[in-house]
Amino acid sequence: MKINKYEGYDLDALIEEAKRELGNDIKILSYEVEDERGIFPFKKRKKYTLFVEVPTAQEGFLDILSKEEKNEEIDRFLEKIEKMIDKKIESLKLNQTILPTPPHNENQQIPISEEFNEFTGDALDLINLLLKKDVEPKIAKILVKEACGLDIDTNKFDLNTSFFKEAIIKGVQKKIRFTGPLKIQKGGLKVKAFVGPTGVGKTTNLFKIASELVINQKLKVAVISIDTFKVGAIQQARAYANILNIPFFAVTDSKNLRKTLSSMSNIDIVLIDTVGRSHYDYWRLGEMKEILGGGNDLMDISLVISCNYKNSEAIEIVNRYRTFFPINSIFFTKIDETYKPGILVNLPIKTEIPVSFISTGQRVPEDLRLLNPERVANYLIGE
Ligand SMILES: Nc1nc2c(ncn2[C@@H]2O[C@H](COP(=O)(O)OP(=O)(O)OP(=O)(O)O)[C@@H](O)[C@H]2O)c(=O)[nH]1
Ligand SMILES: [Mg+2]
Repeated sequence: MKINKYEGYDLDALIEEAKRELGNDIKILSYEVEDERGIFPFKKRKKYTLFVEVPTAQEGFLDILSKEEKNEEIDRFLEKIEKMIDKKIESLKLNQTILPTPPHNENQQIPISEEFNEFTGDALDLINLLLKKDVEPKIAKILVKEACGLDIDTNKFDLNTSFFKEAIIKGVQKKIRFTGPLKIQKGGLKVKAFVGPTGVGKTTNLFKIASELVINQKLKVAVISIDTFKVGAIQQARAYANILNIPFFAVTDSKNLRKTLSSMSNIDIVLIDTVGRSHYDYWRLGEMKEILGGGNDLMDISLVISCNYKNSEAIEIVNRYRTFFPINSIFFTKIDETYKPGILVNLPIKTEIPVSFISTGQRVPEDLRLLNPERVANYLIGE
C-alpha cells in the first residue's frame, strides 16, 4: 500500500489537496495534530499531518488479457453502457406526454426465442453470440447459466460478470473436462492410440505430439502404424519417424502388435497411428478393434475429430466409434478451417468425454495447442 502525506495548517485545505491529486474517493488513514509555537510563545498554531492511501489499480479480469483482448472487452463494455443509456433516454422520453408515439429503440436486443425466456440482458446477448458460433441452443443455455445470477427486477437469469470471455470460461470450467498435458513417466511404458475418420489429421498430429515428447521432454518415443491397406500411408509416417530419429514399426494384426509392444523395454511412450475408418464401415472398425486389442491395458485411445464437421455428424462419429473403442479423450483438429467452432463445447458436453489438444494448422510440430477453458473461450469469442 502506498501512502501520501500532506502537511499544513488547514485540515480542510489538506483534504482538498489530496482529492485534487488522488480523486474524490480518497481513503484517509489517519491524521496527526501538533501544536507549533512561533516566535511569540503565546501564539500557538495547530499543524496537521494527513495520511492518505494512494489508490492502486486493482488486478481485475482485464489484466490477464492481451492489449487487443482488452480493447475488444472494453469496446463491448462501452457498447453495453451505450445501450443502457439509450434505454434510459427512451424510457425518460416515454414518460414525457408530449411524445405522440412510443419510441423504438433499434439497439434493443430482440429475445432470440421462447426457449430463452428465463434469461435477460447480457445473458441473452451472450447466448446470441454463442448461437452464431454454432453452439447448440441447449448447450448455450447450460454454459451461460453457470455464469448467471437471478436478476431481482425481472426474476430472470443475467450474467454476474460484464465480460463474455469470463462468463464462457466459468461455464466451460464447470461443464467440460480437460485431460491437461500428457503425463508420462520415464521408464513406465504408456501406449497412446489415435483413431478417427479418414483425413482428420491423425498421422500429422501424432507426430506433432511425438516431436514435443522427443525434443522438449527428452522422452524415448516409438511409433507403431496400423495402416494396413492405404497405399503410401505408412511411408508418410515412416518419413516423420526418420526425421525424429525414433523407432518405427508397421503391424497388421493383434498378435504382432502384442509382440512389438512387449519388445519395447526402454521406451517411455508408444504412439499408435491407425488408418482412417469411416464410422459407417463396421467391418473395418471391427478389424481395427481386434488389432488394437493386442495392446496392453495401458492403452489410452484418442478420437481425432475435425472442427469443420457438422455437430450432428460429429456426435454420430463419437457414438459409433465408442461402441468399438473405449475413447479416453477427444483430440480436435483443423480449427483454422472454421469460424463457427461450436463443436468445441457441443461435443464434450454431450458425450462427457474429456478433451485434450487442438490442432491449429498443417505445420509439424508448431500447430498444436493444449486445450484449456481460456482457449476454448477465445475460439468461441473469435480471437
Ligand atoms: N488446415 C489444417 N490441416 C490439417 C490440420 N491437421 C492436419 N491437417 C492436414 O490434413 C491432411 C490429412 O492429415 P493426415 O494426418 O494425413 O490425416 P489422417 O487422419 O492421418 O488421414 P488418414 O490416415 O488418411 O485417415 C494433411 O494435409 C494435413 O496436413 C489442421 O489442424 N489444419
Ligand atoms: Mg494417417
